[in-house]
Amino acid sequence: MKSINKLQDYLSIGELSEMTGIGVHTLRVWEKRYGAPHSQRLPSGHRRYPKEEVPRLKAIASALESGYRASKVATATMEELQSLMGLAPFNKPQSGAELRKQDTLASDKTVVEGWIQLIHAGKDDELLNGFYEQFGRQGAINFICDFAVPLLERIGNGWETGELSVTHEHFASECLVSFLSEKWRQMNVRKSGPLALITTLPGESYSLGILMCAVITSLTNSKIMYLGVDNPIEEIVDASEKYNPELIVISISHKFDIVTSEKLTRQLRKKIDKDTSIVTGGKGSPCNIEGISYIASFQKYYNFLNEINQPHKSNHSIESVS
Ligand code: B12
Repeated sequence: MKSINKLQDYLSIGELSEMTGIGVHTLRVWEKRYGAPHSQRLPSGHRRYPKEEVPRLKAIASALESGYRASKVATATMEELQSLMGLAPFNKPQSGAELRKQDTLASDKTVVEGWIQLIHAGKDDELLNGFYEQFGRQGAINFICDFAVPLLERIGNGWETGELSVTHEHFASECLVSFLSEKWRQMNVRKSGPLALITTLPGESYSLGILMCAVITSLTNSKIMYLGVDNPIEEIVDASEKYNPELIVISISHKFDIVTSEKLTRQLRKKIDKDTSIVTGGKGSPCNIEGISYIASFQKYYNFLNEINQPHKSNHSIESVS
């Protein structure tokens, strides 16, 4: 055991519990079970914890609130916790950024090609493990933008050239659907922020866009109400009247021609309370409908959510964010 030199740099178990919101009993159990947070003992036998444990334990407390298990997070580093919660890692190095960007792009491509091989081989367990690994390493936004979307594009190209069959496409989509569903549901528990109703227009069969929106939404304080695909306009209006969401989020795939998607979104805007924002995205989305925010990327969608989640910005402007 290291000796405790400066007692003022250490906290008692009661002080640590008060500062992090994690109970005294829980801290003791974790130490016994997982070896963390590790305490040092005074000659009297009382535990003392370094003050640096406070931010890490606070991050653990919010990961637990988001539905993660103690067994998964109790020993995690600060960086791992941030990445788990979909935030950028703390100590992102700045120098040589361009060089690294190129390296990263090349290695992202290698990861996606590895997944394509797993799809060929029908190995769903390994494919899902790959998703978990990259999600954990990169965080939610990077996972979606740099891995999930490129994977779908690569599958689309493979299908076009005849390399991949419809079976491959279905197999891979189903793996991604269950992975993304698990992620957003896990992070949606005990949320009390503004309600975001997530759905698609009638006639839409593509669900991956709204699942990605749900994962990004679950990184914020917003509570998600997920209605899935292919909802009649009247049903979306009913749900909106009943649950009074702050925001309706709609993903519109390439399947929609612009005339149809414009017609439907205008109809929806007309029937929804003007205090409820409507956000759309996706290849088939119109970008010039009055009163509807078209958002071109998931990063911008995330920024938009954070803005509307600030209490003083309840009456935010509705405009295209491209
Ligand atoms: C996955 C997939 C499927 C899955 C769908 C599963 C599911 N649960 O959704 C399945 C296997 C069911 C399927 C079936 C078919 N598919 Co398909 N499919 C795809 C694939 C690989 C990905 C589509 C997708 O989900 N993209 C994800 C969304 C999110 O992408 P996006 O609209 O481009 O949006 C982007 C952004 O705008 C943003 N975004 C999206 N929404 C939102 C919302 C907000 C708020 C924000 C901020 C951002 C945002 O995210 C995306 C990333 O940048 C594409 C290939 C491709 N390149 O797209 C083919 C593709 C779309 N499919 C195609 C075809 C032909 C079919 C089938 C007809 C094949 C068949 N013979 O069965 C059927 C038809 C199904 C149907 N009923 O319509 C063709 C369509 C060709 C065309 N132009 O018409 C494509 C392009 C493949 C190809 N290269 O030919 N497919």
